[in-house]
Amino acid sequence: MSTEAKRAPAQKQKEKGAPSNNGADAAPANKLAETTPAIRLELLHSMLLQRRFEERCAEAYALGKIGGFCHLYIGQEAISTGVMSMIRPDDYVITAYRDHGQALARGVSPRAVMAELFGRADGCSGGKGGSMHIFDAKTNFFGGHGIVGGHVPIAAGVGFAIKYRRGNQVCVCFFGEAAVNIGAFHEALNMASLWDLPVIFIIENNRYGMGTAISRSTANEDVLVRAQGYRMEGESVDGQDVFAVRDCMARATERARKEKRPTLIEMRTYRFMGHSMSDAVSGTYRTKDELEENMKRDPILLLHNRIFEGGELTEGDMHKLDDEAKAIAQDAWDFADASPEPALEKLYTDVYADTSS
Ligand SMILES: Cc1ncc(C[n+]2csc(CCOP(=O)(O)OP(=O)(O)O)c2C)c(N)n1
Repeated sequence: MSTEAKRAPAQKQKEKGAPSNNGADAAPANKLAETTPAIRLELLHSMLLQRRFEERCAEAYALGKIGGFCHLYIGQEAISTGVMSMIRPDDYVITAYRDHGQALARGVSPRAVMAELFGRADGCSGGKGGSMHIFDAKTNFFGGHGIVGGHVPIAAGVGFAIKYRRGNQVCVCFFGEAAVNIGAFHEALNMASLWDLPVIFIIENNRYGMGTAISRSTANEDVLVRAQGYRMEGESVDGQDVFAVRDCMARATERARKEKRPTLIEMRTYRFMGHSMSDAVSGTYRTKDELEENMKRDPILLLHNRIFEGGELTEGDMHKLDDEAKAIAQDAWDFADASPEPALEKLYTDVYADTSS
């Protein structure tokens, strides 16, 4: 197997909910021309839902309904949507703290995500995890982790469990580019390659770790070379293009399921909001011009334009989709607002797993 890293050119829920993957067991069509209009609309819906949902998160945070840390995913939605649309319901997903959009794209209930953000009992982590710890066993969504790079070895562990049980699932692990300098990342990639684990490691390279540009933190900015260091296949793709994301995921999932080999993917993206809700939109570490330039490549706009040009989407359809996304976000807000706070005695539950049986 070549170790050359490649650089590509630049469950629907009854409750108002997030889109499922395409239901695909067999590799789903990935390129624009191969997708059906229904799939294209579903991709657009998924991205719009994340955007409208998180806009409400920002509002709820300002109103004090959400406390603690809160990192928005706005601008990066083509990655979550593209990746989730190419994996199966029995696959596993694990991520860092910028996790709301990924959870929604995976099919976690928007109500349960918003209730978690509001710290309420009906939240997917019982209201005790908050924004950085979205977790949902039903959809194999294993968090939501706050320590940069800390979850990457857990992904290798999930990969090992799949192999041990002779399954053919994959484990997808998302993290930011700052995590590639963390020791745990290197240990996990080494073991995943050495032991042939079906893990897809995805670097969401938005170019900044909090307020630090990659050029100021990373000796070799070409993060993909780390794949070669561990004899792993690697690819770099345009993370603003949902079809590019799907295309490379098609190869990575095939490699994981058939060859039982891991992949490292760099998805180049940009976050439109600050690092977290405590950081101004633009900050002092990047210029307004840079932000505006990148916002021209809004992933939702790109997808909208591509299918609009194809003549299969009218402005009316777009408004309808958008209204639906807004209604789901409102429904989630109302649900979360009505949910009670966790009972005091729950403070000591879910702290340790019972492994005795
Ligand atoms: C081990 C560790 N060090 C530092 C922090 C503080 N911290 C939180 S987010 C962050 C930046 C991480 O950036 P990146 O991994 O690129 O992800 P992004 O926020 O861009 O999605 C840092 C340094 C942390 N949470 N964990």
